[in-house]
Amino acid sequence: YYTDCIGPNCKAKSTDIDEPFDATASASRMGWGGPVQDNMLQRFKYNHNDENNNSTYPSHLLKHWKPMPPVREKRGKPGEGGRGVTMRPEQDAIMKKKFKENQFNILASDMISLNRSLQDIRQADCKTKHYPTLMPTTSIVIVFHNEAWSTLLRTVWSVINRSPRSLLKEILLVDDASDREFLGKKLEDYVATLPVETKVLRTEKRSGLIRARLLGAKHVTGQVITFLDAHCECAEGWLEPLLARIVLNRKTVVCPVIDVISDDTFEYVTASDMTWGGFNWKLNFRWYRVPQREMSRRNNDRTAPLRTPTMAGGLFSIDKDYFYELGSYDEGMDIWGGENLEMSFRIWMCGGTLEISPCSHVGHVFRKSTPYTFPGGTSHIVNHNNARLAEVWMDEWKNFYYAINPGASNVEVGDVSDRLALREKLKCKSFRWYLENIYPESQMPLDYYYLGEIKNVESQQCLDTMSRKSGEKAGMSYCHGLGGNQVFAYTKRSQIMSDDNCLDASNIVGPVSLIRCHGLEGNQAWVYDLKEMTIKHKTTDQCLEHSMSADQYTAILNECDGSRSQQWTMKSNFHW
Ligand code: LR7
Ligand code: MN
Repeated sequence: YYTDCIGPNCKAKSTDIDEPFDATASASRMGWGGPVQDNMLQRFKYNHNDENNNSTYPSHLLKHWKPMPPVREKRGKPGEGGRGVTMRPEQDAIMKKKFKENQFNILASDMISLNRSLQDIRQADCKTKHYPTLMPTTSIVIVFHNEAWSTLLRTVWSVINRSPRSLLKEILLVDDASDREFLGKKLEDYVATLPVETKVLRTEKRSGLIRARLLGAKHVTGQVITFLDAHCECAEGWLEPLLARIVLNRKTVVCPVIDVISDDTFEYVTASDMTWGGFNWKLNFRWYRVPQREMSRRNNDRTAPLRTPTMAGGLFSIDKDYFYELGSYDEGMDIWGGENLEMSFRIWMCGGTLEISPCSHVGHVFRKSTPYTFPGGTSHIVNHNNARLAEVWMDEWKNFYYAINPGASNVEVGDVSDRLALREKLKCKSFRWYLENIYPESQMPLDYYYLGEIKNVESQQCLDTMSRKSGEKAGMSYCHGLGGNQVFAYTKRSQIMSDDNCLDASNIVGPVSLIRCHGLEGNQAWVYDLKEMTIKHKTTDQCLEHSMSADQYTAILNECDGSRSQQWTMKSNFHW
C-alpha cells in the first residue's frame, strides 16, 4: 500500500494517515465528557510562597489521579505500540531523496497513524503515584518552521490523547514563517475540527524559535506554559508529574525525560532516567550521567524529581507568571541555540529550580542536522546567541567559551544591557555560585592558574588536541595563537584540561593521552614548575617531553633530564 504518494496533500492516501477521528469515543475515553466548560477548569491558586520546598502535598489535596485510559493499539497498523516501521527496499531511493527535506524519514512518519499507541514505558512506581486533585491548567506552545504534517499533527494528537482534559487549556501552534503550503489554510481548517481548542499563530517574518515562543507565550491563557518541539510524542501520564511540581513550588521549571523517536524508523526508544543536562566549553548542551551526589539527595529513588544543571530546551513546563518574572527569553537571540543554557543558568542563579521528572516521558525526533535555513549562517547565529548568554551570565568563565571557539570573539553580541539589568533586578547569584552549588561536576574549572596555550621551549610547538576523541594521544603542532584546539586550562586541582578531557599519563613511559577528566588526581595530576619550566606528572615525578623522534610529533612522559624538550611555557599570546 503506502507507495510514493506521501504527505498531507496526497488525497488518495490521507485516510491511511489520519484515520477518521471518533470524538465521542475519545472524549469518554478521556473521562471528561467532551469539551471543558470554564467552570470545570480547576483554577487552583497554588502556592505562591517561594520558600515552600516541601516535597509532599497536604494530604487532603491528594487523591489517586484517575489515569488516562491508554490509546488502544490498532493491530496490524504500522508503528503501533511505538514500534519502528520497515520500508520496502524499492522505497529506498525516494526515502533517501525525501530525507533531506526534514532530516528524518518522512515516509516512515507518514505511514504511522497520527493517533498511534505507545507502550507505557514508565517505571512501575510512577504508575501508582498520587497527584493533587487540584492542579493548574496548562497551554501547550509548539513552534515550528516548515515542519512536516505528520510529525506536527502527531505531536498535537499525542497531547490530546494523553492529557487529562481538565488540565489542558489550549494548544497554540506558532508558525514561524513556514513556506509549505499545507501549513497555511489547510492547517487552520484541520485544527478547527480538533476536540481541544487549538490555534495557529503566525510570526510575520522568520523570527527564530526564541521569538516565536515569545509570541506563543503572549497568547497563553492557562496558568502554566508547556513548550514542546513540533516533532514529539507525549507518552502515558506525561503531564501530571510536570504540573504537580509547579503546584508545590511555582518557581520550579520541569522537564520530562526526553525519549528518542528514531529519525529513520520512528521507533519510540526509552531514554535513560540516569542522565541529566550539562554543557561543555563550547556551550553545547550535553547529556551526562547523574552523579551519585544527586542520587543520594533523592534517597536513590529513581522516581523522585531530578535536579538538573541545564535543560535541553525544547520541552518543559513553567508557571506563566514566573516565566515573565524571570525574564522570559532574550529577544536578541535568533533562529536557534543558546536559549536553553541561558534559561537554565537564569533559573538557578535567580532563585528557581530546574528539574527532570522521571515519571514524565515525551519522545522527540532527534536529527543529525537541521533541515531549515539559518539566515546569516549557522555558526554566526549560534556564536551570536552563545556570546550573549556568556556575556550576561557566565562572568569570567565566558573566557573558556571564547578560548575554545575563537570564531565567537569576532561576532557582534549586540546590546545586552537589558539582560544585565534583569540579572541585577532579580539579584541573581554569580556563575561561581552556580558552579559550586548546582554543578560542581562541570568541566568548567572553578579555580585555575592559567588558560591558554602550552608551548614547548625547544620545538616552539604547542600542545594540541588535534580534535581527537577521548582516549587518543595528545598532539603537538605549530603554535597558531588562535586558541581552539591549543587552549588548555591548568587548574588548582592539578589538571591540564581541554573541554572535558584531561592530559592523562596512563602509560608510565610513552605518549600521554587526552581522557575524560575524572577529577581524582592519579594519572591526571600535573605540577608546573615556573622556574624549571617543567610539567611533572605528580605520582611518578616524570617530566612531560616533546618527542620528535617518531614520525609523528607527540608529548611523552620521560625521566626528567633538564633538557629543553622538557621545558614548557604557559604564556598565552592571544586575546579573547
Ligand atoms: O527558526 C526557527 N523557527 C522555529 O520555529 C527554527 C526552529 N524552529 C522550531 C522547529 O521547527 C522546532 O519545532 O523550533 C523547534 C526546535 O528546533 P529543532 O527541532 O530544530 O531543534 P533541536 O531539537 O535540534 O534543538 C534543541 O535545542 C534548541 C536550541 O535552540 C531548542 O531549545 C530546541 O527546542 C531543543 N530541542 C529539545 O530540547 C528536544 C530534545 C533535543 C535534545 C537534546
Ligand atoms: Mn527538535
